[in-house]
This record gives sequence, structure tokens and C-alpha cells, in this order.
Amino acid sequence: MEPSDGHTFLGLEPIEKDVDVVVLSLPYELTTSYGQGTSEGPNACIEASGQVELYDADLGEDLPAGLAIHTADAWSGEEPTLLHQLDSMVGYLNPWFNGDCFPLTLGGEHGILPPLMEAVRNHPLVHNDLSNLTVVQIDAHGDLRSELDDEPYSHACAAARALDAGIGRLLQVGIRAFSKEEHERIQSDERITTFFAQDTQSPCEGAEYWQSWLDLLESIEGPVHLTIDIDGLDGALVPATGTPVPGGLTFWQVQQTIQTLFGASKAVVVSADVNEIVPQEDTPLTQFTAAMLATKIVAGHAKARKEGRWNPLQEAKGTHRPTTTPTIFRNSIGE
Ligand SMILES: [Mn+2]
Repeated sequence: MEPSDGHTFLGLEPIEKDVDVVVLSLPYELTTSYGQGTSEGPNACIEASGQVELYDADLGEDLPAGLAIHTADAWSGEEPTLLHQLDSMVGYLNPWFNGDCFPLTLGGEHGILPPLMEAVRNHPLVHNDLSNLTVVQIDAHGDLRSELDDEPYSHACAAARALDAGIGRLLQVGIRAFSKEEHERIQSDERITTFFAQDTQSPCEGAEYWQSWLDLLESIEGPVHLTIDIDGLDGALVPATGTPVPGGLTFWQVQQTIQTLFGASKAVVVSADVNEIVPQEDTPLTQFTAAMLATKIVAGHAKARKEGRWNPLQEAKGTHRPTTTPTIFRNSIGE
């Protein structure tokens, strides 16, 4: 199979060796509650990325900026059950989380977060202990439900499952749709810090809240996973996503969040994902917005490398990346 139907991220020449950045695709859709089409999202985003301007003003040069960016074949999950699929995703991700390259994962619904946490667990900076990890979540929804429609691995529970897996901190922004149960968890779980859109987008005090968010990002220490549900952006920018919500973040706020996080002097962003991408039919706005954010993440990583805040922890291993499917999720319920 050709990588992503022949398209490569940013339309770059295919690179297979000594990979610095890998673009992974999880076209996973199982529990999306409202819209449909997230399984086509990663491919649409990669195709749209061919139209993104390669120059990044903050980086000061054109991408790939000397980095070898590899667009990996998409995960194809045809396992019989949800738990098998989650394990299969961990098996697909694992080989790229050794610390020798930077993995950017495109989704797929937000239910990809629990498998991502299992893969990040193996990163050398995380030391098999997720309490070392800070997760920064851009989202309209808290994703903190214990279950949705009896399904604990629903996309609506992604952040709750990450907390259950043992992450040290969860910093959320853009949040504007949440249940009473989620609101109570935000208030009771001291690992969670939530910046509500109602505050950051307020016409009066918004700028003050926004500055506090940026200050918090700058203060992060240690390994970080950045998870961007594109519905964190205002619905007008991503109308095709599963559940577009009005009153969200502006494009520039998300860009600034990425730039500030990658620029934080004591943080190391070890991986990132952009999820809930759905191809828009009448205009490529949704997938193009996702592609611009994905590009900004790569530019942020390139700048962090340039400024000495990211070093590959192991020698690049070439392209041989065997996948084996673990039984983490299946074992979790004793299946
Ligand atoms: Mn989400």
C-alpha cells in the first residue's frame, strides 16, 4: 500500500530512512456520536497539507527544515472487537515511540487517546510511569465522562481514560460542552486544570484568562503529549468535524498554544495528535485547518530541536519497525 494513497505530509518527497518526524494515521471510528467520517480524516488532512505554505515565520525557514519527515502507512484495524482495535493501535504506534523520532498522529476519533497513552508510556522520558507526563488537551468537550452509551472507551471518555491510566497532569483549553459529572471531576481531580471557553473567549476579561493559559504552558516541566481535538476551534473553522460547537478558540489562539508549548524552556513535547478530522465536501476548510495545525506542530518541533530542547534519545533505527499487538486493553477487563 502506498502511504496515504500516494500523498505525503506537506507533499514532501517520501523518506524512509533515519526518520526525524513520523506522521502516523489512525483512521479509527467506532463511537463517534453525531457526525461521521473521522475514518477518512487522516488521509484528507495529509492531502490538504500539500497546499500548506512551507515557510514558518517563527521557525524562520521552510519545512522540512532539514528534518526527515516520513509519512507512514495508515493503521488498518479490522479486528473483531473494540478492545482488539485499541490493542492493535498500540501495536501500530509503539515502534515510533522509542524517543528516536517525533511522532505526530492524525485521527480518527478522540478514542485514539488511550492507545496513544500506552505508546507514550514507553518513551524514555516517561520511564514507564505516566505520572511523569503532562497532557495538554485542546477540545470543546471535557471528554471526562466515565462512559457514554455504556462504552467506557467512547471518544467522550478519552481524557478520563488517560487520567485512569495515571497521567500526572491534564491541562485543558477551549472547553465549553460538558456534563455535570465532568464538571465535578474537573473540580475534584487536582490533576486537572481547565480553561473554559466562556472565560478565555469573554469579550471583557478574555485576554487576561488567555495570558494565564500561556503562562501555565510556559511553566510546564518534563514530557508532554499534546492532543488537539479540532472541535476545540470555533465550529465555523471546522464545520465538518463530528460535533462542531460554537464559541470556540480562534485559529490564532491554537497556533499560539502550539508555539508557546514547544517554546516552553523546561518542557519536552514527546508526541502530539490532531484528531476528529473529517473531510469537508464543499470546501476543504476543515481538513485544511487540521493540516495547518499539524504543520505548526512540526514547525514547533523543528524549532525546539534547533534550540536544543529536543534531542533524539536513541540512534535512528532506519525503517524496520515491527509491529506486535499487545493485550493491554483486552487484559484490562480480563478478556
Ligand atoms: Mn475530544
